[in-house]
Amino acid sequence: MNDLTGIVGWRFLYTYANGWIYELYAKNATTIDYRIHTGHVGGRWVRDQQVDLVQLCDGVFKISWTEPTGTSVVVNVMPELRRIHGTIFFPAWIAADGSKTVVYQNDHLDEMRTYRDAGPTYPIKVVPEFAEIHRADFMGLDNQEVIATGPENLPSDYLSFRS
Ligand code: FER
Repeated sequence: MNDLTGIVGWRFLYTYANGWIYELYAKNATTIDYRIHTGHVGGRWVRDQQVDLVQLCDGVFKISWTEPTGTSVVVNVMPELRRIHGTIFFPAWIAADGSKTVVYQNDHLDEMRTYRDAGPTYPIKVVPEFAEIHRADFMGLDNQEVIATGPENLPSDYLSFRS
């Protein structure tokens, strides 16, 4: 158990059933980088988010974490089935208007914690959705080039690549 070779070093591009498009790179066993291409907080991107990553059984992985914004996320990744189930728990202030979080978060960490502490936190908005993986590539461990710019700077056909 806890053989993470099927996920660590992989980059996934996936579309949730509600249309939101996300990209996640499992940088190592405790760290993810990600970009949010479209959706409620489309444009947001983050490097070096610390997470809990485990293997639930063969081919099924679970990633759990809390953001400095107060958003919590649990993502179940089934790479071979090219399927994900993610649950996002948005604090009330982000559910009402996510635009303050649409930044390269690493340059705004203290600002995000200040917004988080100001709230309002409740009621939490729970967003549970399946997603289809349309791009999966092994990029190696601790590769700083995978998530290195905001979603607005990518080629216009970036979201239509398949691999
Ligand atoms: C995901 C769902 C939500 C994900 C990240 C989030 C990288 C983060 C949300 C946020 O902080 O706004 O599948 O994968």
